[in-house]
Amino acid sequence: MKRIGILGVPMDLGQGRRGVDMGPSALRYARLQEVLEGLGHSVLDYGDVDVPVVESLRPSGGGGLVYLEAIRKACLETIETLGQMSPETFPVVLGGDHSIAMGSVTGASRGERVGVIWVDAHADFNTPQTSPSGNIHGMPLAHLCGLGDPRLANLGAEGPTVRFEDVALIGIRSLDPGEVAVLREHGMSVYSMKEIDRLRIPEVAAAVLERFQGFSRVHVSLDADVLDPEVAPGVGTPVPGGLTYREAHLLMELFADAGIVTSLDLVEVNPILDRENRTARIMVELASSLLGKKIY
Ligand code: NNH
Ligand code: MN
Ligand code: MN
Ligand code: MN
Repeated sequence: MKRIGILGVPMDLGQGRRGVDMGPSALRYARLQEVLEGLGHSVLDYGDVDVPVVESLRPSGGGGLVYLEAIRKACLETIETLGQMSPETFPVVLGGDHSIAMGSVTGASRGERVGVIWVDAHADFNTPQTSPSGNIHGMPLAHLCGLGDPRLANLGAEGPTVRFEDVALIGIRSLDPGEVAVLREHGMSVYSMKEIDRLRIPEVAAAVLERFQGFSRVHVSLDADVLDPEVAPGVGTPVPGGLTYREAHLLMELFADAGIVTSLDLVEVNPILDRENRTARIMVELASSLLGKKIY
């Protein structure tokens, strides 16, 4: 059984829709801690990272610059707090929008080589140059690999936290044109929804797990919008044609059976757009599948 550390990052500055900052509350309300304890783990909640309320940030500096600094600070605090957990602790980081992953992946990897499994409708591989929206939640994976704005790239580390070849993206079905070019340029391994339809989940999971065998750190970054919007309506950027309830659980269960995952993000849950906290509940269930023991 594991020691699990929960850390909330109530971040909504990486995108334009209010409410995603309430994600950590919604996930806690869906009994995340109790569910994980029910699996036999010992769970400690480290509370929330400080994130300024958007109205308190003076819109000076122009563009996204003011938010960039606030996001940067929250990510650095995330790294610091994750560093306070013991190295064998399994961190579960609660978003907030996906910009928090620039902190969570670095903090959870503890300076070791890390395999990153990015489970998302989007690749989040934009740079400020390629992004059509300017939203930083569409950029974290690129910055973790060392691309983009130097103030966000390599946060809290000497160089890039993540190597291009150590990333697997799963569930992708919405890419921006400039983003596709950058993904191709770096030979990223993308299991799009088309590939999932063709190969099914077991083959995709096996390919990804084989790549990360022997890694001391494997991080799963789970964006709620990878699920079909019918299953998980509480997200800011829904894209039709996503994972079914069963596909998502199977993926998490196959990861659990392999026993190689060492940290997890649960991001982009927006309770204002949700229906009776359904999306938070499903995310808690998926965390439970990922952290459960194999019974059959
Ligand atoms: N690709 C778009 C952008 O960069 C959408 C990103 N939205 C997400 N990413 N929710 O996971 O703005
Ligand atoms: Mn995302
Ligand atoms: Mn997404
Ligand atoms: Mn969003």
